Amino acid sequence: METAPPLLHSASVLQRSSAGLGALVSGVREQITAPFAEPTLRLGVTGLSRSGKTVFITALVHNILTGRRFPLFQASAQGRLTAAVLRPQPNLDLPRFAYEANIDGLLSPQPLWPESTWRLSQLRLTISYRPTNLIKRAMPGPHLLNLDLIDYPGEWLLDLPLLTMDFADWSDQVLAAAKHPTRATYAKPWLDALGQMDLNTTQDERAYIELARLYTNYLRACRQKNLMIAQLQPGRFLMPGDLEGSPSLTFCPLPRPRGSLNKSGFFATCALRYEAYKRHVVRPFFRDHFSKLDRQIVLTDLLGAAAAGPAAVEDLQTALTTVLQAFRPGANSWLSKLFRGRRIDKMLFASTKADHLPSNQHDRLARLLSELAFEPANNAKFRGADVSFLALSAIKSTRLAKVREQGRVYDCITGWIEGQGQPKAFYPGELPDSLAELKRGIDAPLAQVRFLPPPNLDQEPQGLPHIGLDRSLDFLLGDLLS
Ligand SMILES: Nc1nc2c(ncn2[C@@H]2O[C@H](COP(=O)(O)OP(=O)(O)OP(=O)(O)O)[C@@H](O)[C@H]2O)c(=O)[nH]1
Ligand SMILES: [Mg+2]
Repeated sequence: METAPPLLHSASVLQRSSAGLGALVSGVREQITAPFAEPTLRLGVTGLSRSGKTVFITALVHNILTGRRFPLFQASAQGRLTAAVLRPQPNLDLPRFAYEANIDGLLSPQPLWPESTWRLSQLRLTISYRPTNLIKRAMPGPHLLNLDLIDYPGEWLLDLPLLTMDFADWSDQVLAAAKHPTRATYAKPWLDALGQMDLNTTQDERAYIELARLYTNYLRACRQKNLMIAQLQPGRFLMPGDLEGSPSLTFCPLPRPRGSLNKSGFFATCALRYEAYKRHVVRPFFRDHFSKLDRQIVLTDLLGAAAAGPAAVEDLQTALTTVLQAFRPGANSWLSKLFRGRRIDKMLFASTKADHLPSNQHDRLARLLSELAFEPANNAKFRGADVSFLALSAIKSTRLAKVREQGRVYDCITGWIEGQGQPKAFYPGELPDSLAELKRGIDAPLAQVRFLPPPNLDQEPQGLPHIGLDRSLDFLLGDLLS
């Protein structure tokens, strides 16, 4: 056992664990005799909606499957990645990550970004490699690493604080946030409807449906692209999936009623539904998926938030801090029981869509993210995790262009801007040097445009073009392939 990397699960042990202790013991024995037999790394890929999770996984898998060389991913640069295949995923009850559909869309004559996803999905990529480690090399090959990629919405992590709050406390918090100037206009129809109701009396189901609808509309409006508000709970209201229409998603936050509580009144019933949401949605996610991750990449569209303005940057910071509380199980006793000594040992924070900026600003982008996520990253480091920050573009859709105007040369980027017939040069402006400045607001256009994926991606000799994908892989997998 000692020789096996601590965070890797032997696939055989995992598969047997549900079959009872006898089977588990035999699995452990198998691991002792073959310590390097098919270790598995479960890599969580998360980030708020539209942060670039699906594009990241698709590009990563495609570049590895097609054997592209990554200069900054040592195992690849040294030619030690011998082959890779997609294998059946370990959890047959989970949706499979739609790799084939995504890559077909990206490589099609009119390239398309993948569709937005709203649920967790999984994909197993098995990598065969030549180790450098002498002990590993002495073992008979092939040397394999199962990389289980788990794509899940960061919004689900935002639900973690619900576990420590009752309905009344949570409602107070949401109602206070709804008064913020950036949100108040959108909250108005919902708050007006609340103002007209007696919350302590029994209500028809139609009242629950209507109030939940108005509240969901408010959340949806907050998520609009130009607002980039990230703090939206409950996360599943925006991505209901199979739970759409169920009572556990048909409630909304409410002010505390005056006087004694009517047990069959609207407030009390919403409180029951809130508890059901926690029981049927929040807890199972943390128990069945989140607590089983070994490593994590957190994708952040900091440029999008910067373009939306100071409130969006503040909100993103709050959301990141909330999201990352989940990686500090000590702060939540229920979660720490689930982890039982396991921990995420590597965490990578990536600021996506870095191709919206010329390369001389990428370091600054990564630095701003490290300032933004300073507190949660520090906590993760304190708990022993290796933490890193970088600027990432999983599919680089732009090129650098120097544009001379009125005697000055500007670092521009050019690419196929959505809705325009041909590639255009675009001056993205300059990122400020510090987060404090970013929070004061910038007038650079930054990420207000959306680039299409470039055409003929499959003809690129170096594989799908990217920024920082190799460094991400080196950080997340490098030690396991040594
Ligand atoms: N220019 C550029 N745009 C990107 C890149 N990655 C993602 N995007 C843009 O960001 C959008 C969202 O990317 P996805 O990978 O679908 O993001 P996601 O986090 O999976 O989004 P949801 O599934 O909606 O949560 C894409 O449709 C692209 O417009 C990139 O590397 N470069
Ligand atoms: Mg997605």
